[in-house]
Amino acid sequence: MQSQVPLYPEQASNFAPHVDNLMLFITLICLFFAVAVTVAIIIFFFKYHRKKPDDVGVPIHGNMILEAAWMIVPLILAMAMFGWGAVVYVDYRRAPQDTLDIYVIGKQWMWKAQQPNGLKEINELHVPVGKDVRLILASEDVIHDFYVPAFRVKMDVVPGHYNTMWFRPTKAGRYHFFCSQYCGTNHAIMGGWVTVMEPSEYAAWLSGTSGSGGNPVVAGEKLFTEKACATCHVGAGVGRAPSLNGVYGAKVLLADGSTVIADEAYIRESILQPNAKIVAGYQPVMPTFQGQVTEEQILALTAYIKSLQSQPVPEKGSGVAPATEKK
Ligand SMILES: [Cu+2]
Repeated sequence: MQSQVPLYPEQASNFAPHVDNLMLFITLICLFFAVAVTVAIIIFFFKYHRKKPDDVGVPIHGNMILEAAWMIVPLILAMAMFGWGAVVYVDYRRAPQDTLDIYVIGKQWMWKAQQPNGLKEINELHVPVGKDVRLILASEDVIHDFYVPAFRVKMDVVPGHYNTMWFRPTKAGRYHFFCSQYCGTNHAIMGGWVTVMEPSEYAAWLSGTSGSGGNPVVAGEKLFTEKACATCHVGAGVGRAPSLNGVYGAKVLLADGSTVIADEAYIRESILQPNAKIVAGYQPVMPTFQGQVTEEQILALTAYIKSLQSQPVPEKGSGVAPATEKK
């Protein structure tokens, strides 16, 4: 039933009305001045053109009020656009507390999403309506860009780095998402659909299909053992490397005296470039895992490290059961 191309995509997130209103404001101002200047050109063309070969123009030596007006009025209008734009943008870049975190990985030429319970989706993303959703974006290869027109949000997905974006879906439905950064031959087909569901439906969907995904905490723990992380990262800080119990979200003191919050980006960096930030009191002995773990495996390791949060007493070795595991 594709009748006509709509002027705007549907407004389906908290940002959509703000972005549209701002866009309308800027467009109307531009339109007003474009029309005013064009009309003035046409009127002046007829009114002031040279009527006799010996016509000489009237000498004008300036007009303070006019000159002040054409500086001050555009300044006010431009600052209004800037101020309004900044408010919307800052809101967009600062995710609220207590978001539903979903990992999204771009690769030539598909999108993989991973729900908090480990459920994986390809070119699909399911989210509940009315909940603040934060996407943590990573790329396996080149720069992509995650763009949901109906939500008026987009964010570059850059290799070697996590980017985040957030939104609150306001309307149940299916909305197209795209890769909006040219990324190679099949860039044009690199897209999919966001399905916004009622929270109860979303919960049912999550639990109904969770068997296929595999728990990331379990996968991460397995990797942690396989990659022999556990030989150095033993509990209670008695190993060659810092204990990871409770490290996620904590402030870490580094060898150079500075501190860093152990978030996803820090954990990722510590896996790939272990020498970038050395924890105070330890030697830079950890080998890099660059090229040995995929972005998905890093997510699993991060999920496992996060799960160590709730471990009451650090146990020696890797035999710690993830607290959040449930089947
Ligand atoms: Cu792409």
